[in-house]
Amino acid sequence: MSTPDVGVIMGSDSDWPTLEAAGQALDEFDVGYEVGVYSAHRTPQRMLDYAREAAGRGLKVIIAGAGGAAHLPGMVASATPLPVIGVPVPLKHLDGLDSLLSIVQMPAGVPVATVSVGGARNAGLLAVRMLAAGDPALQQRMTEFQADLERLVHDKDAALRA
Ligand code: RP5
Repeated sequence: MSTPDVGVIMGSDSDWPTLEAAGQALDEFDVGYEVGVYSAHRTPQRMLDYAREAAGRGLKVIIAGAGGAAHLPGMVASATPLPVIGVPVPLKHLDGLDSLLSIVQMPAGVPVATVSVGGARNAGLLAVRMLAAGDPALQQRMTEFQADLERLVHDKDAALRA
């Protein structure tokens, strides 16, 4: 089986209900992805192996979600040249603020494109945009998606005014 374009990884399978929306967005654009659990704290070597091998295997973008002391996206970004999109997963306490701050506040030189708390759908859409930069057909689909969004707002506006 060939390597898909996107890796959707998370610190625990308990993150999947949040990360699932990234997969759904990728599905909407027929972008292939793989899914896996790689914990920065519980399986550090496995996480590093994944990050170091990702580009060589042919992945192009990594979406990494984690909650609490959410070190997965940053650690993965430190070990791959690929763009990494971080998804802060909200847990029971602190409403995901802990996850957000753990992911967003990266040292200079090691970027993680952080989306909002629970913003996995936008992570998926951002991955599509990154891939579309080198794929005119995919970019056309993104343009159409944006036009649909605009139409939706116009329709809702018209419905409110009616
Ligand atoms: C983090 O710890 C994971 O990303 C998850 O959000 C959180 C809790 O993990 P579990 O205890 O549910 O496995 O590393």
